[in-house]
Amino acid sequence: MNNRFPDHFLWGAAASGPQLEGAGSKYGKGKTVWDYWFETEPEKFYQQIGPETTSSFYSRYKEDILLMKDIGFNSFRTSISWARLLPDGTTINQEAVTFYRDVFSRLRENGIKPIVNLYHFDMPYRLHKKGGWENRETVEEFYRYAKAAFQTFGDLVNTWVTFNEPIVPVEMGYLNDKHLPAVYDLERAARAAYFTLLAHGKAVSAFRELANNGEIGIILNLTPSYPKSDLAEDREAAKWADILFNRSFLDPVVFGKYPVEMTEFLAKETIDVPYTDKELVLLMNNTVDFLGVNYYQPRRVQAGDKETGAGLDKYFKPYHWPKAKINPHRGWEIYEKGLYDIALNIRDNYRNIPWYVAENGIGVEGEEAFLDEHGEVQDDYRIHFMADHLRWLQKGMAEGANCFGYHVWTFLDNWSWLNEYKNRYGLLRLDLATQTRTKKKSAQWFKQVAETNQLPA
Ligand code: BGP
Repeated sequence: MNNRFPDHFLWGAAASGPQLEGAGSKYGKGKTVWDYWFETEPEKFYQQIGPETTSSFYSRYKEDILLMKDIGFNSFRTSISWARLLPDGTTINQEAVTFYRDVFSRLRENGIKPIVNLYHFDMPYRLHKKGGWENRETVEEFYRYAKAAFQTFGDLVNTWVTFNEPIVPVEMGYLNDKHLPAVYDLERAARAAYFTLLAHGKAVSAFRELANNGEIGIILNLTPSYPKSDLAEDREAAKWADILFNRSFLDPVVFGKYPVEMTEFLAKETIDVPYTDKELVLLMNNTVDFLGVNYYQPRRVQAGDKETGAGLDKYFKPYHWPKAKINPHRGWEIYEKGLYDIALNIRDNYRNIPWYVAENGIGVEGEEAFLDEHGEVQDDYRIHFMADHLRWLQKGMAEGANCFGYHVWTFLDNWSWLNEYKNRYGLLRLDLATQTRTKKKSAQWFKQVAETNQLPA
């Protein structure tokens, strides 16, 4: 079998401003919701490590970009921090401009295409206080921010992303307690999701109005939903999980409109989403050029308790597949074929739009146990994880999937929301005390794959 990837295939990694940069309260950066949460409830954060330092990319980016080049990257995705670029919402912070311009220029000089995301879960605190994505004003603020970013960096960046995983803050913040506001409220969730989608649409419209060079997309965690059995009620459950967690963003960004079943769901739940006809037209006219897809694990579901269930339990309930292979550190199922199923779903149901794997990776606790005598982490499990996913991706591509790249999560061990540095994902190990970077075995493997543009036989 030909195991080469197409010419110009993108190889690299994804990261985000809040998880990588550090300098959380320096160089003019405003406070984000994560800075605030850590200040008020540090005990919620693993080992009480907050978002202030993270992986110090802000001070070490020059060295980091050379390391990226050294391990074969031709592309890298990160996010701009909204609170850093526009601390008060209107005045551009020149220190942020200097920093990001230098990052993007150096990436380019080193043959690494910057893919730049505008929002990675990091709501400015000043907007969070006023309701965050539940407040229509945030949409206008985001539109202003997107315009400022396109105008300030448009000469250096051709590939833009509006949001990373927009469903996650909705799910984790309004149906769970892992992001603020940490409530369970379907109506508020629907409202926040709608304003996020509208903010995305408005950012795309700004990009088109400014006639920016290049292309704009969104990154979605398209988690395939698999039913417990072939019984109609289990299949129905999988359909609802797919509609609410995948298609609620996927359909509008690709086709400009919600799946019809969303209307059915909102009516059943008597939820009023405050959209206007004009806004729906805007969404219809501002679909994306490409998709980024984050894939870590599938969702397994079984029939919900139609009569007695509370909230989403009426529609579907989680199901633990007895054959599942689980990553014990993060508790996530590893199911490589999911990537192939995603590839075919986009090919068949989403006009075969160009897409790339925007995140895929494995988080492991206690990697120091795998250090060899030279101080290199022997992370063969990470190599297998990537290789197995890439094989399924290749099969999908051989069958016509329009995939143009693969980004691992992530380049360098980085800070993670409530889990901090517990599960390490990097191709490079970070020593937290000294901030030293060391290549893991997987970095060498990745370099070989990227440089030869194929999987080792
Ligand atoms: C994705 C996020 C990333 C990253 C990753 C790993 O959902 O886009 O920001 O954190 O998941 O997850 P975690 O860090 O929670 O283990």
